Amino acid sequence: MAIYCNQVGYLPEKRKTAVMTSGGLFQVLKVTQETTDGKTDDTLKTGAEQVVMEGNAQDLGMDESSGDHVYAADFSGVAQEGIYYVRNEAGDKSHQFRIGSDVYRKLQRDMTKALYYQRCGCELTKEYAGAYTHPCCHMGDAVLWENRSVVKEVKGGWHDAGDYGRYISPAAVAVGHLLYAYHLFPESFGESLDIPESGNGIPDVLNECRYELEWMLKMQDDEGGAYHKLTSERHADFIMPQEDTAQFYLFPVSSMATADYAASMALASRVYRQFDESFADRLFDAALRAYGWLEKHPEYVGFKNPESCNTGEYDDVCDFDERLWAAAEMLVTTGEQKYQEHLKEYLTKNLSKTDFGWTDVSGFAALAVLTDAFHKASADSVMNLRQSVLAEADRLVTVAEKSGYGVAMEPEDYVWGSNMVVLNRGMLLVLASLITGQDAAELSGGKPSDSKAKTYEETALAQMNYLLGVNAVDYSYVTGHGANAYRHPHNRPTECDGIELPMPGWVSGGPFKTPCDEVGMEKIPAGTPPMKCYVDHAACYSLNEITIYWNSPAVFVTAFLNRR
Ligand code: 9MR
Ligand code: ZN
Repeated sequence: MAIYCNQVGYLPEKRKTAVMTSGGLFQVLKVTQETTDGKTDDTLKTGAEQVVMEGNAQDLGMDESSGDHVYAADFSGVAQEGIYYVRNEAGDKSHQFRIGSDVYRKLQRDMTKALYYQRCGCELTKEYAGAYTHPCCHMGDAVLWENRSVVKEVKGGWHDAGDYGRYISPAAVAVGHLLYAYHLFPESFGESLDIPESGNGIPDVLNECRYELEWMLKMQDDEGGAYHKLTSERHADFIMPQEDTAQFYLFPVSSMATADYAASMALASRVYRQFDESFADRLFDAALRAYGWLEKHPEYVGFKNPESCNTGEYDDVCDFDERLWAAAEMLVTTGEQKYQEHLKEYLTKNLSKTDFGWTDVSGFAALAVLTDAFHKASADSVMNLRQSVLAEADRLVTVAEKSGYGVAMEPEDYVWGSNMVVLNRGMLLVLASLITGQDAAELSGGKPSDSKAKTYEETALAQMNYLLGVNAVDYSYVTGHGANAYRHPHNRPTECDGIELPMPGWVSGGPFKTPCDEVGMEKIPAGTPPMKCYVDHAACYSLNEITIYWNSPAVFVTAFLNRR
């Protein structure tokens, strides 16, 4: 029988639960003797420990996504800092975990630093990259896919994922998550990331995002449109990035990419203004030109991979949500009437207004308006967004309560990159918590309701618990964090660098109910419950890849938990 805990740990004053696959009594034990190297794994000596709590597990019944009958061990009352584990009547033990007010600090730092390892077009040196060094990569000029005689210098940016492509919508979304995390919870970003810019007086999360933004600034054409992506024709083999000498192409402008571009550039111009006026001006100018392109092209301009190309497609069937986000950010940035009208117009479309993934970015519009500009948007737009956010948050609370693992996911939600769904829902819950809590009046003109805010916060926290070990496969889905952290991300440098452990701080894509990579299909028997459709194997690109935009929402939620 298993006992699943948040392997990274729990905050002293917050709710703490572990999930068990058998009922009855449970005990919480404090490990009173640490090993000399401070390790918190199972090699700690037993014997030097004391029972600090006993309780009866609560029967939660059958959990549909995992097929497990589960029981909750609630030990919220244990608040003293230290190392603990949970034990059941049969003597089964959970992994060891910490309780402490700083348990998520290093996690947040490493998940943010992970982006540094994705830097393209520069050398990763020992000083900043430790063992994970490599020489400059992808230094050649790119050519337009549709006109090979046009050559452009577009070096830089972050490799998107386990592949070496760079794509505008994923970039905009990742930067969006991170800039909002900083904007809303600046006090959570005090730590150095040990990157080349550290110590320049600008928070490192902004230094790191600037690396991506400088590249994005190069990705705009003369009319203001954003190239959909910059990749080779085919994905590289498993080689180090500097060995990938294939020709890179700029693929045609799409309305989705251009709207995401306008939105993220406008947002960035606000965030960087207090640090660097001229950079903020460049960002705003890019946003304005991209928005101009959108106005000139009111129709949907999609993107489909040319037949011979197998790199990421990131296609979308609808660009209203991207245009909505762009209008919202431009409204917040300028306060101009025009954008208020555009916002209103796009709000009449059938959109979720609650999602933060690359296909549906409409949640960002809510985030922008409700945390910054409720007084700039019209009252009915604010109401519309506020109601959408709270209705979805209430739905997610219900879904999470029904789940034995406390995760706001139903069986059909375990798609490719399901951890992104978990984390984006975590973000929505954070937003709901902010706009109902004490900050409500200041942020969005609403009435404070602290008890509702607390429920949303607890549910957001439960999403992190799931990510960090309270799940049916007993993994922490963040490399290097937790006693049983996954170790084999699908990531080209990790596979090729000859270093045993992956870089710390990478979020895995996570379980996928219909895996479509060879190893995943072979190892996961048909009929496996969705939450268990996971293998920690480097070949499993549909289960265990990493991406910039799976880390970024995790940074957002963690920064919220780390706020003071
Ligand atoms: O996350 C994407 C998933 O929803 C798609 O089904 C899949 C196939 O098109 O692509 C995934 O995105 C990958 C992208 O194409 C390339 N970079 C890595 C992304 C994560 O696996
Ligand atoms: Zn590169």
